[in-house]
This record gives sequence, C-alpha cells and structure tokens, in this order.
Amino acid sequence: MSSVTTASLKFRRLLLTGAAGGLGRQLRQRLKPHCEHLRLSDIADLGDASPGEELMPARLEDAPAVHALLHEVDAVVHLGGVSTEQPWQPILEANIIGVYHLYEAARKQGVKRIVFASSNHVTGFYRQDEVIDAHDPVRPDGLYGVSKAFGENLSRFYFDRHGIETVCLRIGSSFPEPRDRRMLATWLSYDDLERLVVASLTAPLAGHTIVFGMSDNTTTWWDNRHAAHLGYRPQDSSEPFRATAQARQPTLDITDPVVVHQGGGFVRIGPFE
Ligand code: 15L
Repeated sequence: MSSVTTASLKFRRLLLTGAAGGLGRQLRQRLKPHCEHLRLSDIADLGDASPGEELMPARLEDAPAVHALLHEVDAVVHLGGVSTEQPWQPILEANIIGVYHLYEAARKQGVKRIVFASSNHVTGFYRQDEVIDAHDPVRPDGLYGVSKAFGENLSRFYFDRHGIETVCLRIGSSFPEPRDRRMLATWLSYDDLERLVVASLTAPLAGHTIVFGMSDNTTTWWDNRHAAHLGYRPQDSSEPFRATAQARQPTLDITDPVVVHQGGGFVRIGPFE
C-alpha cells in the first residue's frame, strides 16, 4: 500500500487504463483514496472489483468502448497500450488509433485532464553524456518511442484546440529497484510514481506539460525545469542501489550503442520482419 502523503483533492470518478499492468496494479491501490469511484480498464484480467471500483475491460481500438469508458469521468490516467518495443500492428492499434479514440472520447464527454503515460523512449537516442529537457527535440529509439511521441503531439493539439489539459509522463524505469547501471539514472520508485501522478492530477493549472518520470537520482540525464509548476517533489533515490547495480555490471563496453544511449537495450530491439 501507499506510504505517500499528498495534497488531497478528491475526484468523483477517475479512470485508470492499463490497470492490470505492472504500474497499473500499483496505481490501482494508490489512486483509490483520491476518488469515490475508480474505473479500471484493461484487456488483461482485472480480477474482482473492490468497493468503489468499476471494472470496464475495453480494447483501445474499439471506439465505442473507449467512449463508454470516459462517460462521467473527471480525469484519466492513461497507462493502457503497448509499453515495450513490438511489431508495428499492435503499436498502431493501441498507441496510435487507441490514443486518438481516447482524446476524441475526452472531447465528446467533456473530460478536461489526462495524465498520459509517455516514455523515456521518446528521447532514447540521446546519449548518456547529455542532459536534456522537455524542449529538446524528440529522438525516439524505436516504433514504441515514435508512438509515444505521437501521443504527446496529439495531446498538444487537443490542448491547443479543445483545452483538454495533459501531463505527459516520460516514465523512466519504474520497478521495485533499479536493475542495472542505466536505471541508476532512469529509476522511478513506486512512491514517487504515485507522487508524480497525483501532482499531475491535482496541479491547479497543468496546460500541456511534459515531465520526465524519475526519482531524485544522483546521476541524471533529464532536467524537469519546464514542469516545476506541477509541484512534483521526488523523495526517493537510486543511490542506495548503486553498489549492487555496479557489482552486477562491473565493466561496460562504451562502444556498445546500448551503453551509449539513454534508451539502453531498446535502441536495438527489432525490426521484427
Ligand atoms: C519503458 O517505456 C517500458 O515500459 C518499461 O518496461 C521499461 O523498460 C522502461 O521503459 C525503461 O526504459 O527502463
């Protein structure tokens, strides 16, 4: 369960997509105190509904189903879709067509704030000796990163044209602990993930914001100066895991593209045909 104390603003109904995934399962527990009704969606099994939960399985490429998902919802946390490098078809269906359906549904149903799970793979081809911010051009490291850049751009358009606010979370590596040396820079603890999502939902004015989802790590490649208005204050750090991560990878081949680039292993996954 959550150990995080955050500014409380209770929503009547929140929608969490991708609720059966790794981060979805975390946020399912952690968002419940922030709303009366938590609507949960996924294509994978969601188990049984607890009090206050509404289960609504839906495929993102099914427009009527996505429209129904957003009915009478105050805000959305959109984790749904493909979250790793995969062949084009599933990425097209969930991350391109599906995200379009989500924003069209928000427009028609009058939903005014979305927290969109983007990814560090939107900028994965920057080098690990560079520090970037949200105004630097995208450099996706695969089709997955390209699809997340599409979601960022689509949400920008829906803000400019329709006033739907979006916070795009370029999530680093959100796991119980950093698994390798790269994750010393990219790690986002589950408690900080919760802090980031709640700050994104409750900031008085979010506009269209891109924020890198990371803990307060000593090694960092990302500068969140353009997201200071969210009030996100990470409280965890990868530093206590440094010795273990370094012992796991005592040497690094600095000519290997996986070691050079921020996207790590993603820079060489695929093509699949
Ligand atoms: C992501 O976007 C993935 O969803 C996640 O599984 C991790 O691999 C993460 O990036 C990462 O870069 O570590």
